[in-house]
Amino acid sequence: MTSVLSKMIRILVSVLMMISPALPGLFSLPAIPQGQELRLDSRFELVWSDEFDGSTLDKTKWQYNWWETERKGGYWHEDMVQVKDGNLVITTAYFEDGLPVPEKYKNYFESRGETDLYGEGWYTGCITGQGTQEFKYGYYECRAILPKSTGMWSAFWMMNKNVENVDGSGKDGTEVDIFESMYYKDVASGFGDCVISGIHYDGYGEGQQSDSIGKWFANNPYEEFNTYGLEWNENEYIFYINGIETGRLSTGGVSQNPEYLILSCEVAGENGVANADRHGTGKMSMKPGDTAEFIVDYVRVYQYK
Ligand SMILES: [Ca+2]
Ligand SMILES: [Ca+2]
Repeated sequence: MTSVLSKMIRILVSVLMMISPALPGLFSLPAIPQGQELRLDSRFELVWSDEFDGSTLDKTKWQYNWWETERKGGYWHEDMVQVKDGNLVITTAYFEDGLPVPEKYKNYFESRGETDLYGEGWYTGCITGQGTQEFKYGYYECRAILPKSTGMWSAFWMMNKNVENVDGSGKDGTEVDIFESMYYKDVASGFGDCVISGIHYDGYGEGQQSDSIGKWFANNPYEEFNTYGLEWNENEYIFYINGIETGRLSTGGVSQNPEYLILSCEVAGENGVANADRHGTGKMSMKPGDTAEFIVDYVRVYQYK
């Protein structure tokens, strides 16, 4: 989509929203961020960051998510994660012969009788702060360019192990999806250039509870850097794109426990097999030989002053 056309569509959606605020919900239209502006310098101080300088992942800050090999319709593998040119880059690509078990985990997997873990399919990656960083409240931001494909998505999210704990509340721990880029081409509305934000708590089975602030436009997010942020206090989650509020959630109670950050890409589907529209993303638009990159300039964590 050209930027002129993209701008025209955004103006049109703005006008439609003024006529009827219910329109985005009814037709699943993405909306333009129009809320309060984040006052970062006056309200917050930087306490942690990864600017992704250097040429390797900083293992004091992150680890590869190696214990989960098949991940939805693809595989997570550390070879798909690189730090280069000041950015974290998670690449998604197809491997007919799969990829080998990373050398340092071979003994572990062989001891479990698991040697054939990575078959033919789509490969992508995930880094997690589980075990290396945990934070409570404050403001969390990443600056990123999103991977250009339907059938998959990138995400910046937050987790606590208690998300699995079914007690009718999200206060013990909630998955907070600061953004998920599931709509390179939005199947429902026909609009791309948007992301979704939301929360999940009380497990991932029948008891799972979810809420979302819906879909929001960013500025040419598959070509240009945008920032995606979350303000978290004891009463609510406030989501931002480029420092402008998109929405707020407090459904089920806000997590009162420290959480860790995750950057990931996932392919729609199950058991390592890509499955068209399994998650409302549309069919995988890449073919074997194509690649998509999730490029992250930084992750920064702030606490309230
Ligand atoms: Ca719970
Ligand atoms: Ca950087």
